Amino acid sequence: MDRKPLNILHTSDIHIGSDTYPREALEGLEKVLTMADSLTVDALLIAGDLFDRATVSKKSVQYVFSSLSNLKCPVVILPGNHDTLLTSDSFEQPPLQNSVHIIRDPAGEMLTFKELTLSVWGCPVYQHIPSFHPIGQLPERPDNGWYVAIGHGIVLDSSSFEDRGSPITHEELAKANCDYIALGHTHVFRDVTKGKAAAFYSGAPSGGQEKTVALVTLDPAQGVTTQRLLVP
Ligand SMILES: [Mn+2]
Repeated sequence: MDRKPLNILHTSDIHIGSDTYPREALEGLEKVLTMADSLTVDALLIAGDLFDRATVSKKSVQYVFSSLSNLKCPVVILPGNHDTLLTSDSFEQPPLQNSVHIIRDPAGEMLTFKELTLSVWGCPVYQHIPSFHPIGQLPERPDNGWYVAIGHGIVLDSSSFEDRGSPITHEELAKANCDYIALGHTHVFRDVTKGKAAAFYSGAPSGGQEKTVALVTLDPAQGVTTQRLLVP
């Protein structure tokens, strides 16, 4: 399978249901969806903390999933440490369109989008603890196509963070045999590439900091380029 040129929109940390910025969080989601449409991206990746807490109203949850279902491209949602709604045993998955995927298997899941020549792997945050390494169990690269990892955690820049939950080490980033690593958890766009795979935090589309998303271009000739886009 030849790799097709793809544009992927990478976002994270929307925090729907936040006490501090409930309206802004919804607006952030809406702006991301508008950007995904106007950029005609091939896929939308949400690298954790789509929801802020488990007690988000049913109405908000329904609104979020119906909005995501209306997108023309596939959506991959990776639960982050705030997404206790999505990782709860009692979570009743709303009837999702085929194109919306929530990664819920605690062991991680590989999703394959044949038409896009794309595989996406991620492991959800069930326990936000130092022994859970979000990309520590990244499987080998599939035989063909693009390979993107999605993770929610903190890149350890120093051993002083060693007691932090969901760590991502420089070594794990360096040895990752994939094309792109879409990260969430810190709300600021940041290049954390350590090896062959480009690794970025997208920043958040809502909240107090400058609002950003990442536009990732996968091109068989040019390779992988990542752009920081301001959310209007
Ligand atoms: Mn988080």
